[in-house]
Amino acid sequence: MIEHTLAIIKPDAVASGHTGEIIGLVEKNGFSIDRMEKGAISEEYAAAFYDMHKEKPFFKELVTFLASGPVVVMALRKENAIADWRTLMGATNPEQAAPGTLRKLFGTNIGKNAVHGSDAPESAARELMLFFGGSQPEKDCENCECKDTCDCNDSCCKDCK
Ligand code: RTP
Ligand code: MG
Repeated sequence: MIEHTLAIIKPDAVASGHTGEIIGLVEKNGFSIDRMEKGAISEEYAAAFYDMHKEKPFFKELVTFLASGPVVVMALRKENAIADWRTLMGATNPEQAAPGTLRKLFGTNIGKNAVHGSDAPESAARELMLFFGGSQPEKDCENCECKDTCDCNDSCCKDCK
């Protein structure tokens, strides 16, 4: 099933000059970038974004870090996008992340771990709404004539199956 997920290149990875490499890996791994924006996140916005962690001991540090410098926020689309983006990110702690994952390649420690990804359909919907409103484009598959009938790699067929 085609899914949408929210990805963030966190302040550490932007500051260390890895934005381009990460975007390259996003595309190389088959994700379409529907929306993308670079900017700063306020502490208030970061606190709302990570609201589910507000009782955790690391909450203040997490919020301060996310608001500490520019980030790149992306709405990604792909078959199985939510789980596949989490796989490409790697484990939360870069030390435990698998070789080749973004957190292994670009993360420093559990706090400065380079990237964020939504962890479930509900959180993806909430986070996409928070950053991009309701406006991320949906594919108009009703008008895709070949979606049920062919195996070609045409973007219409690929995205609409
Ligand atoms: P994210 O939300 O940023 O994509 O990370 P995640 O799903 O892999 O991990 P999550 O449990 O949602 O934690 C959010 C962020 O909090 C920091 N953290 N610190 N000190 C700690 O024990 C600890 N645990 C989590 C991490 O920076 C993590 O990305
Ligand atoms: Mg999380």
